[in-house]
Amino acid sequence: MGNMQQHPQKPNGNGAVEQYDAIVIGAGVSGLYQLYKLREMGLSVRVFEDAGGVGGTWYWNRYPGCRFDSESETYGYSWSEELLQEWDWKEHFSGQPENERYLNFVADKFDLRKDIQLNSRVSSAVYDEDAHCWEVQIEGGQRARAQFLIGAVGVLSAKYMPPFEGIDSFKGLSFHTSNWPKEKVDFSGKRVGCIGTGATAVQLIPHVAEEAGHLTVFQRTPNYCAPCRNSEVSPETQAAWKARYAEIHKRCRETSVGFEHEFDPRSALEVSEEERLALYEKLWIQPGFTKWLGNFYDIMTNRAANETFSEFVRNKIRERVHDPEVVEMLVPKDHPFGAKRIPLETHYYEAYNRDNVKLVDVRKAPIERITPKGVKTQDAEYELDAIIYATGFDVVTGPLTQIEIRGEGGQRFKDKWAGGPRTHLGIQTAGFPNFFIAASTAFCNYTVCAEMIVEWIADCIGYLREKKLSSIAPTQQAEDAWVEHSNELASYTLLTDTDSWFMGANIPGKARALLLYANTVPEYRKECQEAAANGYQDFVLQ
Ligand code: NA7
Repeated sequence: MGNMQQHPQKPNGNGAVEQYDAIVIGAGVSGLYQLYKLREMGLSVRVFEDAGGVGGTWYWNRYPGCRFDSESETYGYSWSEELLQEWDWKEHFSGQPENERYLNFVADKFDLRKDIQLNSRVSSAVYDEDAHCWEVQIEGGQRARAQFLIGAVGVLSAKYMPPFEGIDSFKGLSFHTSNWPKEKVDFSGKRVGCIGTGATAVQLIPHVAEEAGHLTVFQRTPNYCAPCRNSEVSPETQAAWKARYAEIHKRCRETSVGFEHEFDPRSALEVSEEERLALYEKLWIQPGFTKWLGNFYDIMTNRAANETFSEFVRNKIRERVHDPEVVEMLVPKDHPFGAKRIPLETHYYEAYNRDNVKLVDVRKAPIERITPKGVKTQDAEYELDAIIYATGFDVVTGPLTQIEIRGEGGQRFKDKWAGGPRTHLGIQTAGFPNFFIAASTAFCNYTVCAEMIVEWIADCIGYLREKKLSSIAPTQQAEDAWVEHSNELASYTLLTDTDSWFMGANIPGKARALLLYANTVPEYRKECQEAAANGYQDFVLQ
């Protein structure tokens, strides 16, 4: 520690190992802030980023219609008043191009680029127990060492492609939504297929439906989609945000899930039906996740309470789609509202009223294979010019387990996490000293918890440097207790009853475990703060 050079070298191809105080993997929302924080503390930092630009999620997911499902003013960083005052959000739920511009603006404003190496995928990271430091290898052979390794690789960044037979035989164009080309794709006049109807597809489908000659949507499970109600930000609103950002961020840190919305403390079952419906109607016309996160608290914990709102949403869907057969295909009946991620939509259901859109039930007749001509299901073949795979991600565990990370005794991270994530506080894992996970896995507005975690990591590294300690990792007991505590919290919710990516159930063969931490934001913050305030008692310090 401290003996690393202050100014990182350019990538070298001559086999020499570069030295830094900290290496950050990933230049997305968490990675950029982690770089800023650590550099501010005087560390030499190198960020290795796989992509050709900064932005993480907002770099890769450039499919038509991609946007925040969080209110823009709450998703943006809260840590620089100057940034808050300089940046104008154009829409209440900002779109991908704008979000990418925002993160580039941040990279420029804080002069972050000089420490970021793009087009550099980390293939392995190995802990050197004698030197208490990590050595990472970049694809292509470049090597770098640092005392601290921070995985800021995101939670929804390892794309999932179902292993359909014949994928490569398709003669038309193929896209995965999370690896969308930079150039505009022209679907006009084309026969397009979209596999999947999760949050991504729900954003994309109305756009492709408008442009394509014909769109076939292959749906396995319908979702409860709620209206986003996006709109442009007026100059008055912009000014009002700027005047009260401190208040907005304070509120987000105090609510259960990091939004301005908060659950209603009443049970859905303790009010009259009239009162209940009045609240549902009121929530429905509001933008964003209000319908989910501003609802009666027990829609997330009690089946009967939940059913009152689930049925309300089903009826809203029924009102919007003309063809009765299509309606029943779109109405979810197999899971409670909110037990899967609620997609926010704009004109989604209306897309199915168009003559050029066909909905195909691939639960009833599953996709058998991809053919040179298109998609072959059990009962038909659909001829297509383009296939869009909106098939999601290997969530939380995927981005880290695809890197060959080896800790103490050569232990493989991938093996350790084979049964699900194992951490203390979601941040560190036993046997992998000085390795930190800077990604929010809390059930929370992403940036709100990510900032808290990045700051916790920076403070922890500051503590080690101040005390002249060389390494930190949680004790096995602390980790076991955290995993048990996380599972217990999860068991109080309806999340664990349903097959969803929250549970790892979207990937065949993946261990079933709640991948998100189901505590409230204030409680989670308190747990993190206490873990530091007590002198890192639950950690092994060397
Ligand atoms: P999701 O929510 O995981 O959605 C993936 C979709 O792909 C979903 O509808 C799946 O159906 C479908 N899928 C996956 N495999 C298959 C196969 N083999 N056959 C047919 N259909 C399949 O990913 P998204 O990208 O939409 O959203 C991920 C998150 O990113 C989102 O929640 C936001 O937080 C941002 P299934 O439901 O499994 O039956």
